[in-house]
Amino acid sequence: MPDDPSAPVLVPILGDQLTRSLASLRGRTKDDTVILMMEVWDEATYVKHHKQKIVLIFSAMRHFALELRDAGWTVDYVKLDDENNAGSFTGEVARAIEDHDPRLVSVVEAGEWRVREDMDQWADKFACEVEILRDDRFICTQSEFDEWAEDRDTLRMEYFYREMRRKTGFLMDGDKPEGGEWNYDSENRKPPKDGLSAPERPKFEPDEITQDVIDLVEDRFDDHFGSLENFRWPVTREEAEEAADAFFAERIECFGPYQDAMVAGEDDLFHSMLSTSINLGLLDPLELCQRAEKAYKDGKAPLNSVEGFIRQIIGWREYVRGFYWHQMPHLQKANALNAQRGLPEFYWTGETDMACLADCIRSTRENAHAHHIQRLMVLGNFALLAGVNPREVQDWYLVVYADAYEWVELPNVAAMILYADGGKLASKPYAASGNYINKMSNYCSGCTYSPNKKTGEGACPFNPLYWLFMDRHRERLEKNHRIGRIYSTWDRMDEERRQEYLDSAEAFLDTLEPASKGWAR
Ligand code: FAD
Ligand code: DLZ
Ligand code: SF4
Repeated sequence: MPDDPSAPVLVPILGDQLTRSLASLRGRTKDDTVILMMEVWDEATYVKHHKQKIVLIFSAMRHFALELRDAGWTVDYVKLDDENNAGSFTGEVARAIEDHDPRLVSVVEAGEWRVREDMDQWADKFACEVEILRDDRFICTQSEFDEWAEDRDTLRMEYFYREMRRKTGFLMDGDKPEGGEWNYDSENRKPPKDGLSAPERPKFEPDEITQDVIDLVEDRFDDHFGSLENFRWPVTREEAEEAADAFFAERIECFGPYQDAMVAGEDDLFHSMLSTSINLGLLDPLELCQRAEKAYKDGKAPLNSVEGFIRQIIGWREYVRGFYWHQMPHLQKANALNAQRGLPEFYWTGETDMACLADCIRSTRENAHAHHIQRLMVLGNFALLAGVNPREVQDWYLVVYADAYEWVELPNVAAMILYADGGKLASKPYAASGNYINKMSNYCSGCTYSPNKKTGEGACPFNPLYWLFMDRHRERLEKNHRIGRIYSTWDRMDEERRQEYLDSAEAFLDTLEPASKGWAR
């Protein structure tokens, strides 16, 4: 009965909107609101997500629904296995409109293009008013981002970030950045010293709700990637707060210096491990930045660590979201470097002699997580140098990480690691030889390849692949002031040496097995 003022308001809450202060809940009264939460087959299978990602989202949704009910809200919760589950958000909202006869559907905009396209049809589809509210858990509005991006050929995060620093006031000394610099990254590139290890983060044993979901996922998503054995992610706001407390008490101090370090078997190092909770809505990104700033002001963490952490959140996180909506839908198809190779099978199996890749893939399979520099400079660098097709790389990253949603995954993959946008986001491709990985990790000492050997048997594959990549894209990259100078090194090599590099790279690429079908979709 759409015009009946006593009819309820239907508030659909999606799996990554688990926030009590969500815009669609603010100002609502408990007795005239029906909250709708839906586990739907479409979302669980549009790619074959890592098993831990599905457990995380369903368990967090079920806990959130309980929390809302305990607080007196009416929640219509649809489980995946419920009889008559309509299978899609649109189908479930249609069913709920039939059941509850609301006067209004009030929903917060979806984070992903795919879902927002469907949501935009709801007003036409349903005989009921539909309002789609801005997701104000992000600090930068899309119009603000678009305005900033207008008339710029390149969209560098660094300048956007300064705007966000001014807007939020974090680490500002009047209109100047705290300490005189906007960015302290030059202090944040310490290689790992021998035996570097971080205090263990809190791990949360599955409770009954999580165990039920684990059983469901083992039963229904058995052919998806990843192991469930290590499922220890926070699934409630309290658990997420505990994880944040531990980060601010024990790890933020070293977060900056060792941000780019990699140590075999040390899967978290000093990273916050909070992205899953932030993206679900369990933690407020601004509150985390406030806590980081306080740690600095209280003398508990150095400026380079705190600035680095705040930049990841109000800089990179906000920036990639703005970039995503600014560049969609063509970002999904971008392939400026015309990369056509299939994703190698080892991305799924971890079976490779390259110790760095094997360790990052192991962590990915066991934890549904790898830290930033592993995603960028090992897994991403290899995909870039080997010329893997962006669509296959995008699918892989979207599948394998528990924190992956397209709005954050796609800019990082297509634009940051693959340069598929032709350089709008990154000023140069993040291409590196084995030297970089050797300097920033202890992987090479346990590898069958040698980073010091440049070509031929036993040479680290990153070495010849680097030169093959540079040679193949010379026309485009030679003009780039940040990377173009490398061609003088290439040109100084004699013809025979250059050919050895190219032959060595091609011989290695010939050994790669393309992924067998069916892992991602
Ligand atoms: P920390 O190192 O502790 O950083 C703190 C927070 O900053 C993170 O929790 C995250 O919210 C934010 N952040 C840091 N870097 C980025 C970034 N580049 N983009 C956006 N936010 C950032 N992050 C995701 O949340 N989901 C993804 O699907 C995702 N895909 C990625 C794919 C690639 C190829 C790369 C290079 C990075 C990707 N990232 C993604 C960013 C980053 O790797 C993860 O946010 C980070 O590893 C999460 O671990 P953490 O919470 O310990 O992060
Ligand atoms: C990722 C995901 C998965 C696997 N399943 C669901 C689900 O069944 N129900 C739900 O509400 N959300 C799920 N999500 C998260 C959604 O994909 C995410 O909220 C939107 O796509 C963001 O646009
Ligand atoms: Fe990776 Fe090369 Fe080092 Fe082996 S030698 S761990 S392949 S960088």
